[in-house]
Amino acid sequence: MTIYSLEELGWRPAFLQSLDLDRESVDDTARISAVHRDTYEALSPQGELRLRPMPADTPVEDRPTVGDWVLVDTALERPARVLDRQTLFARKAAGHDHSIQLIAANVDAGFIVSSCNDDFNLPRLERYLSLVRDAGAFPVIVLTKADLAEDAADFAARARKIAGDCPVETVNAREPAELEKLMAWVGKNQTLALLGSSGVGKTTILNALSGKSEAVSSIREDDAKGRHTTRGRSMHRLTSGGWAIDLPGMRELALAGTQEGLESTFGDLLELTRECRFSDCQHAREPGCAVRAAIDSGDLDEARLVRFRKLEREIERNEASIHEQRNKQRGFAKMVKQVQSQRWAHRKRT
Ligand SMILES: Nc1nc2c(ncn2[C@@H]2O[C@H](COP(=O)(O)OP(=O)(O)OP(=O)(O)O)[C@@H](O)[C@H]2O)c(=O)[nH]1
Ligand SMILES: [Mg+2]
Repeated sequence: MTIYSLEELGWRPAFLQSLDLDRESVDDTARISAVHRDTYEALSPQGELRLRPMPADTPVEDRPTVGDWVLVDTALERPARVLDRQTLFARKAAGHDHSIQLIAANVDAGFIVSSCNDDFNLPRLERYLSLVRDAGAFPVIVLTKADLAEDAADFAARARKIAGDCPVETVNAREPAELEKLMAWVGKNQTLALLGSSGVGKTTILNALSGKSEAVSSIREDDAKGRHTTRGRSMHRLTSGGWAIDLPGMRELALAGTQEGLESTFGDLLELTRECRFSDCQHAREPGCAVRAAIDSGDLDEARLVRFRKLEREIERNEASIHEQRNKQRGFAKMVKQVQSQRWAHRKRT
């Protein structure tokens, strides 16, 4: 078992601010390295820990996700609470459940992985870019399977058109030497997360960067098609130092974030809207519309405007419903706590 120092585990002085140092000690903190149905794995300078889940009434956002730093309740062997996150990847849970689903926390760089084939999809890349930027992490678009495509450079060019200042790299993920260039985007003791659809090569990249051979397939399971598909969320040490969080492929990515991530993803478009003659321009047929002019001259793809509007509406809707759900949950958790403390007081009296 390798023991890592706090610094190697990605600890930042900012986490100290969420500890009450009169009563709480840095020695009782640990970083969540894997999330299972009924246990957490965590790493600390004392070694590896296995922790029990938090009480069932803990609101989703207050429960640890992979990459989180927690204060450990050593007596109960479970996280007492999550330390304030530097960054958080989250999405709206699938289906009609208006709750948020945490993906990973304290991530510095988000590798948005897609392949140079049918998986490549601009609207999806824009969603991921919004998610990573909204979290406050640094996005990198990684296009795999360049070795199988004749026109990998075209895929990269299309991605660059919507990427803004986000780097776009094309790779053959099965060629470890080609992946070294990706590490230029991750600093010492930083954490990266691998996001993208199933089968695009996230685990292949992780295995190469962490020096694992393909033989390390015990953590992967075969899906119905006989592929190794990642089921859980886990954090792995990179050979260059730092950490990579491997995530299962996401079929749906409903944005739960704020408008901020969206605004930086569509910064080019928003800049144009500021040049419109009317501040409330709808970019329909108003005179002096800079957006229409850019579409007419071929500088802006009209589909991008349509996608922006769709995501903007989606975020507005999701923000409102998640907010409502959160209030309900918090109200419920508060009620449970009140009942528990009343019971406790009653027991003490009798
Ligand atoms: N030729 C080639 N094959 C690749 C490349 N990247 C990944 N593969 C193959 O694609 C398959 C899927 O790769 P994985 O790394 O398991 O994909 P994943 O993104 O982790 O998939 P999930 O865990 O299901 O989300 C494997 O057979 C890889 O060997 C690449 O750049 N070129
Ligand atoms: Mg995988």
